[in-house]
Amino acid sequence: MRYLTAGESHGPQLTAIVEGFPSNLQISTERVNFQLERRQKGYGRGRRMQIEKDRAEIVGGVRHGKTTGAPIALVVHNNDWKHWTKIMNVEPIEGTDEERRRVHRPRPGHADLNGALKYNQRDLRNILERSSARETTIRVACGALARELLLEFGIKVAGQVIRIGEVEAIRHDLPIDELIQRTEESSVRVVDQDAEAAMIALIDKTKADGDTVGGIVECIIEGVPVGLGSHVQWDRKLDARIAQAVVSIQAFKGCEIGIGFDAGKTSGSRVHDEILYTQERGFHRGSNRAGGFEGGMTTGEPIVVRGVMKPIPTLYKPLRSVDIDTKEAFEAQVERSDACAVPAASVVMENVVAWEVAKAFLEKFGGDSIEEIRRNYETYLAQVEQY
Ligand code: EPS
Repeated sequence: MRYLTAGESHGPQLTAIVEGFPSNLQISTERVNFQLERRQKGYGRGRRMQIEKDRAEIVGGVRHGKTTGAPIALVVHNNDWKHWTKIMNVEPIEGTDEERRRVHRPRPGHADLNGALKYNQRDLRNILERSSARETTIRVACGALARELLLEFGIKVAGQVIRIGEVEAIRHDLPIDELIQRTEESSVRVVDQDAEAAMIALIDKTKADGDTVGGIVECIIEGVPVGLGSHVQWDRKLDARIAQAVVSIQAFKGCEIGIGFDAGKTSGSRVHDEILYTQERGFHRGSNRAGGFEGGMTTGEPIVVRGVMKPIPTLYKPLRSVDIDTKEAFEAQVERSDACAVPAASVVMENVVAWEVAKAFLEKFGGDSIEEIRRNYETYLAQVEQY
């Protein structure tokens, strides 16, 4: 199971080809589009989100509501494209730098300068159009397809914002359905209402200051069987693969599994989860500080992953940088930006992590049709139960 994406932030569309899905999986375009809608929301988003109304169009691999086993092709159109048809045209265009909206002043914290040096570009737009977080739209669409597979096997995915800037939410250990519902009702995707008010105030203040703010988001996946991933080879460890996927999200700088970095602060007896057994539940753990992983394999406890997003680097407040033409210092030019995209990033992370889990699920129970996968899954569950 794999996918590749293509497309620029202000180009005509984002495109993905998703390969390796089994046949006969029911796909609800409504559910896929619901994920895209969720990603567009969140307090602190900028003007671009008022222009876009993201919808995924499936243009291959699905027929009459079910996958056929063929590659799935996905397209999300950029509404903003109509304002950029000349600037982003495939054909050469005439005009001054201004008319071409050539960018020659790199923003600190963005891909602009490194990309321009590496790809030998004199127009930073050739870098920023692709490094833009607009690409997360199509990644969410791919993750939403993976969720269709997880749903088939009763695996549920939730996400919540844990921190925005200096404001930390109190974590509530809620049943997953309630967590999903409560975070959906919050404009910053938190359960803790005091934190919600403080986060909104902080975003308003940050925006008024011409600044941006980052945060920490958490994803929880419940209903995952024991034994996805493997301890036998470094690149088969599922926690490691999830970490790569999380840090690959635009502006993400780190990933924690379970208690994560806190595991380095205390003794082993306070870190590891004791193994228990009952007739009803079989093997299970007394706690889940490991976040659902031991030895790169799922334990059967919920997967708990956290990611940290840095503040968006496109600032109204100037930072020092150097013009690539004149080599002179300047204070970065003002660009349209989102003051805070942490709530949206929570949705992105849910879908990105869901993709990795679905991929590992298919590696374990792989088959060409959903029926074959179900047989493999049920045989395995019986084996674990009888162990
Ligand atoms: C982004 C800059 C903004 C964001 C964009 C990511 O876009 P623009 O430059 O058009 O104002 O709105 O995010 C999206 C378009 C999106 O769909 O999330 C950036 O520089 O990364």
